[in-house]
Amino acid sequence: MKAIHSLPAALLILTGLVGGCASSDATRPCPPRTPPAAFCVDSRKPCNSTGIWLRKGRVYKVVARKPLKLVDGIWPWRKEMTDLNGWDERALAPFSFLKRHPADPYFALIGTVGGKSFRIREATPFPAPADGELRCYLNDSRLMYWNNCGVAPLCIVEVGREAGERRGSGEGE
Ligand SMILES: [Ca+2]
Repeated sequence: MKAIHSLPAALLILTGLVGGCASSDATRPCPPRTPPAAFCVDSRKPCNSTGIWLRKGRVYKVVARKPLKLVDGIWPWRKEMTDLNGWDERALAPFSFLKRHPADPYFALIGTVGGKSFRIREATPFPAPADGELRCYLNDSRLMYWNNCGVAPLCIVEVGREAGERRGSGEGE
């Protein structure tokens, strides 16, 4: 009987561990914002909703609003970062498969729009791969967000459009 009662809790925990950044937009209480807009990425959260809507084909850029101070791990394996370039070590290469994005460094900024994930480099233009809310997280192993520290205050601006998106977008210039 006890096992039955603990099943929902176990399912909730499991959902939190394996769930991605694709929660339903229908439950969002606030109206969507559009760039330019400020947002924060909490290094301890495996998914940060921003409430900022991006449009496919538009090109955006993310910049830090303040000097960053992010920390991964605890002493003596503590890594401090002041940018979104993340960190990596050759000795940990065999464990890269544990990262949510194995090819990217730990603490690289990852964005998700419309279920499509991609790396966001600071001050580097990127096209939105889909229409939808921008959700972000720092790359890490799913079970290792507990030892992260710091919040990245960021801002996103629209810097242009992809070729072919200029016409027929439904909006006048
Ligand atoms: Ca970590």
